[in-house]
Amino acid sequence: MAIPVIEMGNLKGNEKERFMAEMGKACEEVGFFQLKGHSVPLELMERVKKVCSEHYNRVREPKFKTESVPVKLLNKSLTEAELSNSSEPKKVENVDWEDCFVLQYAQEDYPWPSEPSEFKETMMEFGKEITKLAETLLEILSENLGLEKGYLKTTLAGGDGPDDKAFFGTKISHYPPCPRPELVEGLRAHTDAGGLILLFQDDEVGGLQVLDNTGRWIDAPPMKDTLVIDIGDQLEAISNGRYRSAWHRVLATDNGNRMSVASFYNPSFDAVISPAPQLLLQPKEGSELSLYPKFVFGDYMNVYAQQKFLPKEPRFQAVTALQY
Ligand SMILES: O=C(O)CCC(=O)C(=O)O
Ligand SMILES: [Fe+2]
Repeated sequence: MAIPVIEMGNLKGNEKERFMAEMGKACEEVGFFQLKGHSVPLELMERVKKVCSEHYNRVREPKFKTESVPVKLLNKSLTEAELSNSSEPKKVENVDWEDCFVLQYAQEDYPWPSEPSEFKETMMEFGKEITKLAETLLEILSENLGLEKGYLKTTLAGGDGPDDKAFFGTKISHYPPCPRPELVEGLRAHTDAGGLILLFQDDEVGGLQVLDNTGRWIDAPPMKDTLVIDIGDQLEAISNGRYRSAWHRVLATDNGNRMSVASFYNPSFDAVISPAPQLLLQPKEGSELSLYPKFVFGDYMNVYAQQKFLPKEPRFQAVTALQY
């Protein structure tokens, strides 16, 4: 199975029907797709790429090379192998060969990077465009699930009051060239905790892989002007398992510095998440059966912080045990 590539198009008439069907199928079967012909201006994506890589080169790269945990741990493993003369270097576990930080658009005192000078303005513009696209996709996914148009947006916002708002953030990552990519992973396998993830990935250096439903890792290859979209654990829960929050990982590479800009459209921390009532299974006796519990997203995130690289099922069990 390959990651579907889907053209968004103008969302009118038959085109909308086609898009909704293709996107629904991808969310059910793979949990990932590559989106072409989306609404984010391509010239803005070029500017995002430029400010993110300039920021990395000027500010972050020197620190990654000298101070970062993955570099220190890999060097330690290589040195130990050398000193012991015979043994192969040990794999470096529990760490990612990644440099990253998360933009918090809504935080008033967020310390925005000052280099390059157009960083904040560019990323704010990008954040607005990605939010708009995320909300359009959520409307279409709601319809595809047979729910009212605003269902997913309102659920992620935790209500439709003036203060109810989804959490939106952007994680900017670089996966620098790694001298021994067989000894460490770029980003260990995990499923995403939140709602809908919109990923602007490098158009040259690959490495992102998704676990398909037959248990094989498949590549999400670099594709210019496209965005990778994926389903997080919360959309799996709200859809009562119809959409799939898939395992994915990033392989380290010894050539190229891969960039990825992942935006998370997540529930607000106090949003109550549960399967949509219309999607609960109806067992023979007529009583409703839910596969996923009802829980507060902030509690799920507390569990996720400890168990990100483990299966999602125990996370759902842990929040079930909290009893609301
Ligand atoms: O860098 C990527 O392509 C994937 C990043 C990712 O999966 C994550 O941050 O959750
Ligand atoms: Fe992820």
